[in-house]
Amino acid sequence: MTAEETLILVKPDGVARNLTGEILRRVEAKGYRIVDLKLVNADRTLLAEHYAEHEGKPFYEPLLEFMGSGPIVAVRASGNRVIEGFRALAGATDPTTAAPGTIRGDLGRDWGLAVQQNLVHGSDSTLSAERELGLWFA
Ligand code: DAT
Ligand code: MG
Repeated sequence: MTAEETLILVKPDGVARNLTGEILRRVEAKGYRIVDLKLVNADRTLLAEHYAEHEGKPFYEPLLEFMGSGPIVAVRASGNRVIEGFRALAGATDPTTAAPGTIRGDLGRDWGLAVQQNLVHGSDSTLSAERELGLWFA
């Protein structure tokens, strides 16, 4: 087993709704280890770098605004295939269609709020994980 690391963010909606504990409970219950954790009020520079791949898309500005609207819990998590594993725990991007049993499927709001309020972020590849951990845990 080769331990891998990923960046998990509990987004401002997750922190505001007091879901940090519930979300991290699921991460730990799966067997992943929290190796670093902090509460961050992310500035625009950090958010723009984090979401650089989405620059120019229609949801980019609302996404950055939302991500800057309140504190975020940033987590460095490690474990066997944690990158893929946390994405599976998180569920599909849109909470409406995210499968029950996933964080977004079980806890994501479904009363007309924007897709970006989907509680969590998880790196999507080894390359993204390295890049994003470098940004959030510089
Ligand atoms: P994910 O967070 O599942 O990796 P992504 O990288 O495609 O999804 O998009 C980043 C975030 O942007 C996502 O968590 C929510 C928001 N987003 C994505 N697609 C969207 C859309 N069509 N409308 C509004 N927000 C969107
Ligand atoms: Mg993504």
